[in-house]
Amino acid sequence: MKQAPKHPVRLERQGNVALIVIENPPVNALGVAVRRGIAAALNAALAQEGTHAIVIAANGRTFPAGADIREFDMAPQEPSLTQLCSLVENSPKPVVAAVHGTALGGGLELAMAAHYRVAAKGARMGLPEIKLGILPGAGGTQRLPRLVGPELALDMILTGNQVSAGIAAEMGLVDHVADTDLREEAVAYARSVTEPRQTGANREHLRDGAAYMASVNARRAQVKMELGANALAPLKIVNCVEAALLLPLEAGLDVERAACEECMDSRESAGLRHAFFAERAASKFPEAADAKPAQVDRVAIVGGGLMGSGIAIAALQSGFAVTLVEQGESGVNAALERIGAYYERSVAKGRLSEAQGAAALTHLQLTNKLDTLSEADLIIEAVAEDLELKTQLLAEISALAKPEAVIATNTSYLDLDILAQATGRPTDTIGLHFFAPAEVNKLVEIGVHDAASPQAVMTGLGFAKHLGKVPVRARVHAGFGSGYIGNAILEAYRHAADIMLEDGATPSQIDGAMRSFGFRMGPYQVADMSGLDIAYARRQSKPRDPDARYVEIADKMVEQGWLGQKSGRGYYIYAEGQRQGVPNGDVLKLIAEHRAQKGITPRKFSDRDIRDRILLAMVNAGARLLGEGVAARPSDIDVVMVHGFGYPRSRGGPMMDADATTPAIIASRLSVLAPEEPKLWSAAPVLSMLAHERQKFEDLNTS
Ligand code: 3H9
Repeated sequence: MKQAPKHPVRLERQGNVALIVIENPPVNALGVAVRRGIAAALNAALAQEGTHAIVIAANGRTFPAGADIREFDMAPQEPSLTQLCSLVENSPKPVVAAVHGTALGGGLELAMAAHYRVAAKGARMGLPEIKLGILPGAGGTQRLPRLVGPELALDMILTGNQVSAGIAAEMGLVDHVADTDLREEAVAYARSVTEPRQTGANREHLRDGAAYMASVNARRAQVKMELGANALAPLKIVNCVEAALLLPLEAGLDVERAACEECMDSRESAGLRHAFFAERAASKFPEAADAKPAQVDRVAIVGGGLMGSGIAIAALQSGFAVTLVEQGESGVNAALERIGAYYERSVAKGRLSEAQGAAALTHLQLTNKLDTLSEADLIIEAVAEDLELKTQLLAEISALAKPEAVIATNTSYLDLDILAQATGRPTDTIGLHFFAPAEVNKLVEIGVHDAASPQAVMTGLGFAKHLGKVPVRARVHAGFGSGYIGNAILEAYRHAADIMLEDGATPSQIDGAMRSFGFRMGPYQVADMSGLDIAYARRQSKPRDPDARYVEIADKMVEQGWLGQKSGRGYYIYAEGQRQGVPNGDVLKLIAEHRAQKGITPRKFSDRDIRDRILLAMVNAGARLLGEGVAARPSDIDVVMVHGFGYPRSRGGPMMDADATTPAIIASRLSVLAPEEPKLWSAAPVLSMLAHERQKFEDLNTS
């Protein structure tokens, strides 16, 4: 953990204006030292003779981006942020907040406790606490409705979305947008005001109580309808905003404080906070940190199918020049249609203006000529999962690429070592495993094989970060397949599910159990959506493990031509154009016959059995990945499962769930199951070690 600077707050003076400057990199989080520093500086400024007004500003990239989330699990230290905000609001001299960057959460709450707000033109403001499963706990739910009314306040607090300085000014959240120099304009503004103006005393939006209550009640009904009665933070937020009308500020702050504390103690908030830090830790590759990534201006993608086009769109959206190579005229046209359709949809939905859509496309070069690759700094191969095709193509790519270019393959499950060797320059070759739809899904696994140079790895990492993705390192080893984290865990998940299917459960029961756990879809719904033939081809391409139990049900379905949604029939039957299916009775018959052939007497699994077994399988697979060094940290596995496979974010991920149960209990449950299918259920050495040492997975997390 980084140490906060010793003196993160300075008091300066510009004539009759005192300037409180926060400097607590990287995001000026309002940890205890900063809070104490601001309080001390404020008191000192008020004690100084000739102080007309006070400006609170920040150095570095942003006005405080919130409370220091790392302090949430520690004992509270005074002044709390709420106390600090009250101190600011009760200042007898006017206080102006000079906001730049992203004033978020507690940062915006501090700004709202100030009497006036001046914002830089590019500043953005928001109360994203809901994304951490909590609510603004330092006056945000009380002061924002007083400044902008209940409707806009609830919009901001319930979504966590940010608003620009311009919109904030229109809403009444900002008093002045600085066009040139924020600090100068804030000081000038502070000189121009004559007295404090307390947000807590602002009754403008509280006057029409009936309209206010109507807004609150409508939003409460909406939250209950959309999220159910158990949506802890959203319902508490509505209650707090209601309290802003019904109670004086101090009493409203008490309601807010109690609600925030309850949310902070929730499992959901613990999961969301874990996810926040896990994502940031995942993009740190300490072993390669000293390497300098190559400059990437032009990216070439070979293969313009769904995946290649998605990667191209992601790169265009992040300002890269993109070359997309497809085969023949028809391949080029199909890719153009796909990418064009994306931009048309984005314009139609108002996500992009027509000009932005057209401008992005000017950076796209679509061609069927491989020799255009010579201009690219990074080349990503994204053709079908066929070892021969890929090895041949990678050799051709390598011959055309400039010497300093980095080559990446988007393979999902082929052996990365073999592919890297095929280029003849394995040091420059890495895996970049995007997840469909690549223009949306944030996960990218960075495949690192033994020969890959740190520079190539850091180039891939830098590129993925530039795309706004969440990169996770997967170190592959010969004999461990492609080595990717997600595939290995998914395989264990599917294996556990298939065994239960063969032994007595139905597809819809397993799917339902996993939905009730928090997944959007169960494994058989996903299989139907992805196409059963894809997984079938993958199984056929790999030698079968003679020691593992093999469940032939999916193979038998493919042989019947039941391929899932694409054929209208899979584990479910789909009406024309529908994505929601009804259970396929023929599959139940097929499963019954299959059990009879294998001499299996079906037994019952409760939903809890199903969830437990699937979680055990995922955790054990995760522990194996850690033991093999494929995954660097348990929290990396959580990131992959949340972003790549829909593991409920509010649970943090399977490894966090395992810690909640404790590795010792997980290991003992596995030992009960082990005789049934040793391959799946024998505890991985890392899990046994943690169980023995009474440790948790989080003890293995590194920064
Ligand atoms: C809150 O305010 C509660 C209150 O209502 C009162 C309660 C009583 N704390 O994301 P980045 C670290 S809740 C501690 O990579 P970017 C982050 O871990 C808070 N640390 O940069 C990383 O550390 P490291 C409400 C924080 O430029 C480093 O800063 N606020 C915090 O891509 C850089 O972060 C939020 O939820 C924090 N609050 O994005 C805002 N924020 O280098 C959360 C960041 O060791 N923050 N760090 O890995 C963000 O959304 C983004 O960090 C931000 C910058 C947009 C600010």
